[in-house]
Amino acid sequence: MKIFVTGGAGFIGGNFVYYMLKTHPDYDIVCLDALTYAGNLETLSDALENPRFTFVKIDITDRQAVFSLFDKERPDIVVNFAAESHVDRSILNPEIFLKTNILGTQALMDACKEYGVKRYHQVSTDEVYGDLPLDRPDLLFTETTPILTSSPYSASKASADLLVQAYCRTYGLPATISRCSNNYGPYHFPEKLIPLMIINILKGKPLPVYGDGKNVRDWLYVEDHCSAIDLIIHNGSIGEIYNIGGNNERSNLQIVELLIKTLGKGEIKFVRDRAGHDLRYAIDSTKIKTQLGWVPETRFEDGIRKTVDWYLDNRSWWENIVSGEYTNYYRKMYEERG
Ligand code: NAD
Ligand code: TDX
Repeated sequence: MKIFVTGGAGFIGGNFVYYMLKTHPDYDIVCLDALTYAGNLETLSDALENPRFTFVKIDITDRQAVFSLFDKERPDIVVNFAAESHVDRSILNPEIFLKTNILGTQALMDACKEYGVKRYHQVSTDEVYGDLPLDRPDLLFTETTPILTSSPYSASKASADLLVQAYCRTYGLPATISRCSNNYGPYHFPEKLIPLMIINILKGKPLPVYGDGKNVRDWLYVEDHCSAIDLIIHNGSIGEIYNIGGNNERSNLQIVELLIKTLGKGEIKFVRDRAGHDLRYAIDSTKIKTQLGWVPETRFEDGIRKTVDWYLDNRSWWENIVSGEYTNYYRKMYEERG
């Protein structure tokens, strides 16, 4: 079995590469990644030692490059993590989000069609459902909640989801979609809430909380997201959408206060709110639990401890990002090899 993992030099894709190498010792994994600012080949340095793993620097919107790689490698399954993923960046510059997240998805699906790929899986997000009010804890997103996006990022992800459904129905593309809540864990890029706060605490910098900090996210340890996708690509039904959530709602303020407690220091600074800031995300994962038997394994307190420890033990990984040195890794690994 050969699996293409796009966006594998990013946070969740990188964790998925390791998860799949560990749980499927007979699979070959090919990672396709453009190494944008969010892609870090150092994340894959251990995988690169594995003969069952190959890395290819490719932009998923480059149709010709994508098609020729499919022609050469003939994958059985494609899992698409590659995306522009940061809401704040999408507010500053939406265009690249539309290009990568929508046209990139289309290029991959066209290649899957052409080369008869057995399963295309689209990694989507709970943000396609918009947000929920803070005072209605009884409300959760289900797979039938209408799409109602708030940011250019979530609009681009929702557009891609609709395109996947259209390819499935019109061309018979064997596709599935998953919509997950906020992930946390190792290799999380330092501009997202949890790694940013850990690193600012370690560097003695203020902790910037947007608005009043009351916005709520549903947090899931990244390995539990990986196990859910593994189940969907093997046992999920074609054409289906699966929600994946941690059943673990916390306000941003609660998260930051927990990190301050865990690390024993840190000073909050309230800053201007994010434009269009979604209030609350909360996922109902009943479908994947009952139909596919998915069980998230990591309790939030344990996951946060593991995550903090990982950032303490892997200082050079994030220091190279903060200093910009990580962008030289590809050159050192490949271009200077001769
Ligand atoms: P990330 O930003 O850490 O990684 C994205 C990766 O995609 C990077 O390695 C980047 O180089 C690569 N990439 C970007 N544009 C590309 C292109 N044109 N061609 C090839 N590669 C390209 O993102 P992440 O947090 O790991 O998210 C992965 C996926 O999961 C995304 O599709 C995101 O929408 C979705 N998701 C993320 C979360 C979360 O909490 N982080 C939650 C739900 C869903
Ligand atoms: O400095 C900060 N201060 C702050 O208060 C940052 C970076 C964030 N926040 C708030 C904004 C959000 O309410 O924390 C919350 C989480 O922010 P992000 O880490 O940017 O994540 P979010 O916007 O929730 O989106 C994430 O989850 C869903 C991922 O980045 C998306 O790719 C995924 O689809």
